[in-house]
Amino acid sequence: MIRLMVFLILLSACGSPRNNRVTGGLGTDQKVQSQKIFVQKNIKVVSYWAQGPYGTVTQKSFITVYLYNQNDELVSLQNGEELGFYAVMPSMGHGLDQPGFFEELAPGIYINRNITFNMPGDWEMRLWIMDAQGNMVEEIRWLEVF
Ligand SMILES: [Cu+2]
Repeated sequence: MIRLMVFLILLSACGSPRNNRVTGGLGTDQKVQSQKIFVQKNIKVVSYWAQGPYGTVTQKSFITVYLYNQNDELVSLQNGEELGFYAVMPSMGHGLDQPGFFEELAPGIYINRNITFNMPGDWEMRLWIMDAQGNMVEEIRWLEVF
């Protein structure tokens, strides 16, 4: 009887995609930001997809990122820091196919031309500042559906 109840409870928990999303482990809605700001560094972020995003491994998606200081001037990352990208599908519990890497086109303007997603759907994007040793310093998260 107890087993049956546990089974039913698990079944009802699985029935809610919202629940799955929050408990998925790969991401939590609380960390998703509406404004893209690296808070500790006080760097504002504007990003757009220069190509895509495409929900297939056969097409590369390009993301362009602009970094601004508090005076709305473009700023480069300092001391060997770099941008990093990752994305997860919280509802299904997996990551993307290729996170690619960023190149700095001009001071404060970065592009990543090597991102591939393995399917369409709801994706939680993650943009990182990495230090020169490759450790994540700060993270921004936002949701996109495509
Ligand atoms: Cu998926």
